[in-house]
Amino acid sequence: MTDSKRFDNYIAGEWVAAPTYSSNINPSDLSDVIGEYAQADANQVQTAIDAARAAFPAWSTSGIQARCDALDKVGSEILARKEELGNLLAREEGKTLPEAIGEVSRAGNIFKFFAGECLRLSGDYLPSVRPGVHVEVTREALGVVGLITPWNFPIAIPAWKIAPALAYGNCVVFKPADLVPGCAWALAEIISRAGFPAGVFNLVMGSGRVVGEAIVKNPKVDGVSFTGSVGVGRQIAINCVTRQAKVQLEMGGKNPQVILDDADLKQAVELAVQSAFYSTGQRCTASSRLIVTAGIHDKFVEAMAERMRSIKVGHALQAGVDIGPVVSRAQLDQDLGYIDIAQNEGARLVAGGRLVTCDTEGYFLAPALFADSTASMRISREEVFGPVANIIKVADYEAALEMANDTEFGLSAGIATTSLKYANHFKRHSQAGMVMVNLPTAGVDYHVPFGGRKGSSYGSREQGRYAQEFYTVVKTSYIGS
Ligand code: UN1
Repeated sequence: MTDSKRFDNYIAGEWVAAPTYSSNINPSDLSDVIGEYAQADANQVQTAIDAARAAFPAWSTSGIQARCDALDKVGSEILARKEELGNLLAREEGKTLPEAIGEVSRAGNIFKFFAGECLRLSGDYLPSVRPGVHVEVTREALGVVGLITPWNFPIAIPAWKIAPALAYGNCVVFKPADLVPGCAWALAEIISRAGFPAGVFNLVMGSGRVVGEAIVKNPKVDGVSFTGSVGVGRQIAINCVTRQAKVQLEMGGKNPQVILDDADLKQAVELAVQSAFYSTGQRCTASSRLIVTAGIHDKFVEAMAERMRSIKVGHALQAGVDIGPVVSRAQLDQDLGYIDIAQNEGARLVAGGRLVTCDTEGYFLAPALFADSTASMRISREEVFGPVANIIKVADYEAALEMANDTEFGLSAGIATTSLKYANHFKRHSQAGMVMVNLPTAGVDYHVPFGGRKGSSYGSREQGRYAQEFYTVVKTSYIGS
């Protein structure tokens, strides 16, 4: 299985060897090395940024048909190769094959959506308050953008940053997460053959400490879009703001899933299991706080425990597996640490929380569900980023809403109810960027805005046509006669 192939960085239209390489390991089978991936140094990052800068004047004023065609070509190839790319994704990140193929399809569709957006860029044309003068409001490309992506969506998140960046005429320096360079490299290889001029798109794999920092601090980078941890995000914001670069951050979540007495119990259990544990709970949109009203609480706890007995944890590529491994040793240690903390704080473990043994050596963890937890416990307040959720019992809808909003985060929030009154009230009063009614908190569409409030996000929205807010700058022109 071991493949010692080396995968280089892509800079100024060339594949470039790096000073060092790092092994990409399969979390479902630690003996499976996917390949050796380049680790750029600061000089290589500088070369990539210079190449992007040099390509910007021509690319930012290039024809929209050429941009549309190139993005469409990328999207078509991703979709045509979704099984193969899904296999690579499941192998390097550990989500199951169906989840991985779904993510690859999403990436392909994102490129196709933004291919269309190239043709839909519009502005305003207004009369001036001065007679004989008119005003135009148009959008232009931001410039060179640094795109820094996390390990949990190895192709969809790169797609939803790279596609709008290129569509609106920006040049890209892309740094994928160190744990998942495989999909990033495969995506870069597709982009390298799609017809973009040299320097328009650059891939610099490597560590956040070296590559991420070199991008964020470089005065030639006009904007940084980052998805990842709160700690790193805040550091990036500080660096960008001090040099007046644009910044867009998508960070943590502690997403509530409210379940009311009048909910359909079976549906509530399915959506809670899906939101909390699928993709191994490694989604910033995962719901980790299940807030349940008193009348349905005991039935819900029992039904969840029962449902969780049928969840199969195992090798991500094995048919019939529901939940793949945790992505890395460090993440597994964090998950197990929170399981200990929750127990020590007095929460009651009703299912899972133990390591699972499989035929291969990997980071397999049975999803953990806690009951009898309170709002002040650390598992109710801090993001675990693993298959760990806790149930909090509340008296009624009003208490549930208050509890749902009692968090420093605000990405996604869900409610399970058959009451139109409560669904509407929750939609209006939830302090989250995305609200889900009788749907899981995770699993979003690719053509509408994505983002949160409070500590979860900073800057303008990603995805859909709202993405242009970050990737363009507005120009107001006055035309006299
Ligand atoms: C989804 O729930 O479909 O890192 C997407 C994350 C999010 C993406 C979630 N930025 O988990």
